Amino acid sequence: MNSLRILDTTLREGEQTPSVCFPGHVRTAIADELDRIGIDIIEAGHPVVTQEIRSSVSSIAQRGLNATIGAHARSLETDVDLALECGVGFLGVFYCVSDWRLNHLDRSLSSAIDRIAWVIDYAKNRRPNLVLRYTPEDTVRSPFSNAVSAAEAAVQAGADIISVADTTGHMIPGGERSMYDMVSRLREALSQRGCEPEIAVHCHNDRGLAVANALDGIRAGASIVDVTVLGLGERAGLTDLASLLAVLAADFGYGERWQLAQLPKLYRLVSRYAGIPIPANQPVTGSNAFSHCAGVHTQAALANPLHYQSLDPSLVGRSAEIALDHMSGLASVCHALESIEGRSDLELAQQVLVEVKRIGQSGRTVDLDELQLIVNSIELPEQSAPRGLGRTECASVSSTR
Ligand code: HCA
Ligand code: CU
Repeated sequence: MNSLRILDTTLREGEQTPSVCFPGHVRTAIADELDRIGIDIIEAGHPVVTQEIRSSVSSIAQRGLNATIGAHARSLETDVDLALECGVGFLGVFYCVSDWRLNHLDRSLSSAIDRIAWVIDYAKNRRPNLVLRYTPEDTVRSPFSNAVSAAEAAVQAGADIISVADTTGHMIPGGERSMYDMVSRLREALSQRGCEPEIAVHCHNDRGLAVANALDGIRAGASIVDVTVLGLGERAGLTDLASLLAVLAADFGYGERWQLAQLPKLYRLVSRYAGIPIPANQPVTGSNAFSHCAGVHTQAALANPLHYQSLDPSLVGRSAEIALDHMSGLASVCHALESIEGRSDLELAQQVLVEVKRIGQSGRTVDLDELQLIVNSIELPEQSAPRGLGRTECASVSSTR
């Protein structure tokens, strides 16, 4: 369990999100934040793509971060040369092994395997302490025997890690098409051939199952998981970093392993420069991820957060919030009044609730600043006395919903 490592590829796969291109200083800042969280491997880019990415990968690799810094390369000598010139300690090479892709490239499986083995041998000879990952692209939809043969040749040529790529988000937990079965079968087949590489999983989110598939891979013994911030990446993207870390910390015994309280800062940074807002209902990092809204929920959650929370927001640097809108009940309003006035008054709360519901029906929430304006606008009979004096406190109101 403790050997599990997270590989963040926001700076490589994440930049394959249409229109996402982080400037150099932002790429550096993202790498620094990932390092602060304790991410184990940062895939910093594919150096062939642009001169800017090349120099950014170099400067991130020279930063002295705790994380291992990696680059991505096609199975080509020129790609490997460029990546190694950046000074990375990790290199990921990939090559397809499915019959249809090989036919398209007019290549036989054996010549593909020769190329894969050659390029790995070349890279390892140039940099013997390089950590090398080989990915049979679209591993899970390729004939299993092709993936095993290519992986075996890669390991014999010096690959340390074989990545199981669900390149198109095809896998489904719990059945024949599960990452659990795929990773188990691959480990077993390689082990029978005397190969014991580390196994990584790279799960795309086309079916919305990337986090579930990554967990399935971990359960089957994968020790490296690829993720991106906000799940960025080709099409529907990849396993979301924050969602995965929250589950690993809360449910898989990795409570202290990564600094999850730093996640909101990282997500704000990436969202801003990716030009992609964090969806309000995004697990863990969305603005609503820990908000209680409906009266029944709010009242119960105020009594005991566990009634409507299975994840502790403080685990990920957040706190629970009460949203005020047409769904609110007296408990929500009383709680909000307490926080702005230091005490709550039942009659005032009832009047405020009418306003909150009216505003909520126009399709927005009332924040604490607006709540104060509502309070200021309500004239109570004893307004001359300090508000609430001689009035009924809102203690233990029951929900209106
Ligand atoms: C790609 C495809 C890839 C490669 C993964 C890897 C995939 O964008 O080049 O090299 O480990 O999903 O198969 O991201
Ligand atoms: Cu990918």
